[in-house]
Amino acid sequence: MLTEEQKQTWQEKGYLILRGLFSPAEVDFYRDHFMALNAQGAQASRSVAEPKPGDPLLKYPRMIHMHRWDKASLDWMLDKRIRDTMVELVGKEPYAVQTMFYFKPAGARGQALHQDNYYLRAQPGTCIAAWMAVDRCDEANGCLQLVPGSQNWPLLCTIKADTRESFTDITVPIPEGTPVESAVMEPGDVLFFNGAVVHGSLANRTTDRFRRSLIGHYVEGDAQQVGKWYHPALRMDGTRIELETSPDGMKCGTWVDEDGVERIEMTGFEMVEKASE
Ligand SMILES: O=C(O)CCC(=O)C(=O)O
Repeated sequence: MLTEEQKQTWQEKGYLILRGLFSPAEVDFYRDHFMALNAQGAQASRSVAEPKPGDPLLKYPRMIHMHRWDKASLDWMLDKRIRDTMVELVGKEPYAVQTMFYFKPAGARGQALHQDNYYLRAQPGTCIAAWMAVDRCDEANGCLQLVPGSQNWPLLCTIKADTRESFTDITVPIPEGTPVESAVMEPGDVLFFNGAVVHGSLANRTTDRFRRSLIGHYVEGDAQQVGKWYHPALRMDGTRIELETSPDGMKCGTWVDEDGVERIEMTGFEMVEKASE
């Protein structure tokens, strides 16, 4: 059961960390499981923007949609603790659409600021992420960075990212001085965040620490459409639910300065080219 304070944090910031939702033994299991899958060369996304020779992400590429072939990932994605939390947060049953595992070894680049629903295209409504820390994560090894309150922003038009810092090549701009919070987390903590929340992660500047995370993406249960890469959607009992495919193009917002106040104007239009995030 969430406390009133936790619900209020979700409402105000668009995200919430639940401490110790998974036990140390469970986290150990997932860490060893995904390290073994990586060592076996299991299917992973090789899409890394402008890699240099020796880029640590080439050895540890992130895995995407593992729940389609790995039972441990499927079980985690459908876990009752994650389901119950989301039902309490949004008041609706979610549908599960994606899993990801990030290894983020020492020296790896981060991921530039973005909004998940740019990729997932859940509508009406939005998507929700459950992001479990597998290692301690902090600013040194590249924890997540989030913009509190951005759950109320529309989708922003993207611009080119700095690929010296980010392994993805697009980002969204935020006005200078916008507060950005670091999600410092311990293994087993789970961060839930709304699909419009602007977030990304810093590079792993350590020489000896991973920053691994297991991630599930969900859509709100009254969504009728989701992007083409996210089918089939699953109910939290594992059965399939047929959703329509959302259009590839969308309206997006750009910042305009109105008498010193920045506001978003919906004058842009963008096609999603990326396969999946
Ligand atoms: O873990 C990261 O570094 C970024 C993850 C992310 O952006 C996401 O889960 O949507």
